Amino acid sequence: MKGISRKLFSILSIIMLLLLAACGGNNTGSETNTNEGSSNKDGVVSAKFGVIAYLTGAGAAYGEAITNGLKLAQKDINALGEVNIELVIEDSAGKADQALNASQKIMSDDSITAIIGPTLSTEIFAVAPEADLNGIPIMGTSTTVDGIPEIGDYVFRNAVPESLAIPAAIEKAVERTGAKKVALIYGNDDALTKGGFDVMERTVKEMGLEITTIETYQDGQSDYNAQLTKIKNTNPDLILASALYNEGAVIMDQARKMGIDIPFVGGNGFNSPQAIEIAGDAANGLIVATPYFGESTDPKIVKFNEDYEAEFGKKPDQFAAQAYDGLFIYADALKRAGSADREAFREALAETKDLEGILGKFSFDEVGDVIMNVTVLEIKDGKFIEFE
Ligand code: 1QQ
Repeated sequence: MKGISRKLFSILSIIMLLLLAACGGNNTGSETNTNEGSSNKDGVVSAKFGVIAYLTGAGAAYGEAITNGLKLAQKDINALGEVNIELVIEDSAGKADQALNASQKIMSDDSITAIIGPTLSTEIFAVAPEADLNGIPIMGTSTTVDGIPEIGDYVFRNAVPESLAIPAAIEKAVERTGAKKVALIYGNDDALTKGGFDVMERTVKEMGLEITTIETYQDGQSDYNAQLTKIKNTNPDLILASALYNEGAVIMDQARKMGIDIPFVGGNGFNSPQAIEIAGDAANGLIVATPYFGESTDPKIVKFNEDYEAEFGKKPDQFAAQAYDGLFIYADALKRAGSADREAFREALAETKDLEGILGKFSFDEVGDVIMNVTVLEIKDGKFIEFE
């Protein structure tokens, strides 16, 4: 049961502190990292959250969208006046070791209540066990691989799980195209691309589709000729590509140049306007499932898009939207906790229920994962549109 051992630990710590205080010791307060004194005079609870984001390097557009989404949410939350949030942003450059360093810096700062991020599953698999051990809540807003919230009681996410998005995209693509044979390609040295591949393989097997070939590539690879030649020769109806946008867009571009014009199905990593930016027309025919559809007429999405564009001069994406909702989830927990104390905050966070965000209602299940509705999109004429 999530939280029991931590609760026991906290109770024991409090008893210890009370005993120390009763013995005349002055060993209370600051060292215990409770931040209890952080409410300001108006009774508004203030908290600092540490953010770890992929801000430099080949996939920097993910981190840019995430931090922009967080900054917009921070502005909106603080304007409401119920809680006050400060963000301390660190760059991970998409690297697990750099993310871990950033998290250690954040964790050792007692004035920080919780962490948001890091951006990649590969990074959170390195950071979350440490955060859990140190008793600091952590929530990924973009980390989609299976098994993340299961790392521990302090680990959450509001990102759409790959195991929910990928089957939705494959099922719709197969239903629409009548595909019977599929080729798979994935990066075998990244948690997301590997995890996404596992979901793809499982899904096509369950659907009884024929796999013509499985190809792999490595992080940062620029030439996919060998893999694509093999795929072309096996004559599939669909290509399932588990890739981050920086590699996925290059794969699509090279595929189209080789005359491969069948649709691609991707996971979360591929669902970025950057795929269109990099691959241009070659990105047409990419199918993905997402909780955020930019052309939605939902007034909450329309307002979010307008505010984001006014603030940052560009359109948001799924990662910005999930980060925006993520900070509102933190703000709601902070309000209910009534304190910036890490333990009180964690307990309130775990109890998040039916919180209305721009992407729908959020509740965490017993392990700290979310269930979300997804829309299947395709890129057509250089734009993400609903895949009907
Ligand atoms: C993960 C992802 C990436 C696409 C986030 C940017 O979903 O690593 O889990």
